Amino acid sequence: MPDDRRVRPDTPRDRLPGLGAWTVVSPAAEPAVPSPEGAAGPGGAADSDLLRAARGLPVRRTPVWFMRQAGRSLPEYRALRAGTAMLDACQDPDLVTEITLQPVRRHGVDAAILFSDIVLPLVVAGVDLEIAPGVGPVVASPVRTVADVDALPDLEPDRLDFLATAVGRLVAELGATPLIGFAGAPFTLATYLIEGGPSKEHARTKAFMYAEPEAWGRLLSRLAASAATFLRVQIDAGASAVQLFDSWAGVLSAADYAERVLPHSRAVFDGLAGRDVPRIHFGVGTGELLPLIGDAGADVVGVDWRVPLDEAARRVGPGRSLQGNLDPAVLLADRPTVDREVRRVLEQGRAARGHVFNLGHGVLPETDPGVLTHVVDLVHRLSTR
Ligand code: 1CP
Repeated sequence: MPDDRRVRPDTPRDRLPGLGAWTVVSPAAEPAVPSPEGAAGPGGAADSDLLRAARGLPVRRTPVWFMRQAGRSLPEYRALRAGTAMLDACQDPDLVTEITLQPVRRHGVDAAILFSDIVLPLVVAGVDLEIAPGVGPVVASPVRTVADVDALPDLEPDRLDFLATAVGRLVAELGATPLIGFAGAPFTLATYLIEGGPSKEHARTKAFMYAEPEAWGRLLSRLAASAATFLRVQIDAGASAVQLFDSWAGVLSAADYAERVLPHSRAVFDGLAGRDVPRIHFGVGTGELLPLIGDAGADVVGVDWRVPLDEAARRVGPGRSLQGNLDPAVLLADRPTVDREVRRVLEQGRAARGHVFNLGHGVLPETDPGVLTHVVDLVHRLSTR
């Protein structure tokens, strides 16, 4: 495969192939070309601005990527996904590879995030779950009793070959652009299992947490083990960084989070021992939890739009970098507003040990992809050292 088909952060977008079209970038019959520098060498993914910012090292310019950048807002994603169920797409290495690369080609972001879903480890383990279009994950038999907890299947790593294949292809295609692997944190996964689907208050989840503390601990331990397995497969196949999404942890008090949730998130990171990749930990509405969240073992704490990054830096403390935190709704506003808010986030991010520019939560589906490309260019222009 010619070298100019590989995605590089410094390659002008108009020279990149296949923009908007589906090319199978790395067919199984044709071995992918390894990076000339090697992912770990100088100029490789390990030396990228994303990894440098995550470790608190000087950067050439502030790295930027967007949570939920794959899918959602991209017409080329919708075209590719037509006729394939979400969970089938996540288990097809060709589709995973192409969908993951689409936003990197289009926007020139500093990282790819694997196309997958936080519920995939549950599905692969055998939980009867589907992702209903326009709704989200729906569990056929929600976990409501202690017996339900004990009946949950374990995740066997040898069922994740499709994942290792997709990650291996992606890393070869991406060259110096890092791939971020991810998993759902035990608490957020427990909300889907117990509620049976998306929920606002997570009242059943909390009721189970209070009423059945031992079974709750067992449930979260098992989810931690499966998240660690899911992340290890991605790291061992070449992912350069990982993000643990605890999207809904912000519904908890700091005391409950510290006692009943944080030890299990820490167990996920402890399960990665010996694997030297930066760890990003993110949740929504976690202003009150920021002093605790890093303690789970994160190098980078993700912050939503509610707390300015300079204040977040104070709450998180000096030893960790920050990721965030432009309000995704700002991208629906006029251009001067977008530009002003991008500047503000960059300014406030200077207070952090290292700053990875991102949104405060995922890209909204109605976002104009052109605005995302503009934000990437603006962040790069304003932050070039
Ligand atoms: O950039 C990307 O989109 C990469 C892939 C990705 C990621 C990182 C998907 C694909 N899902 C996720 C993580 C995820 N999934 C989170 C954590 C991030 C966040 O808070 O947004 C959560 C909570 C989920 C659960 C989930 N899956 C929801 C949310 C439902 C709720 O509770 O409000 C939804 C809608 C899904 C389905 C899903 N996952 C991903 C896509 C592209 C979709 C839409 C499915 C489709 O296109 O039919």
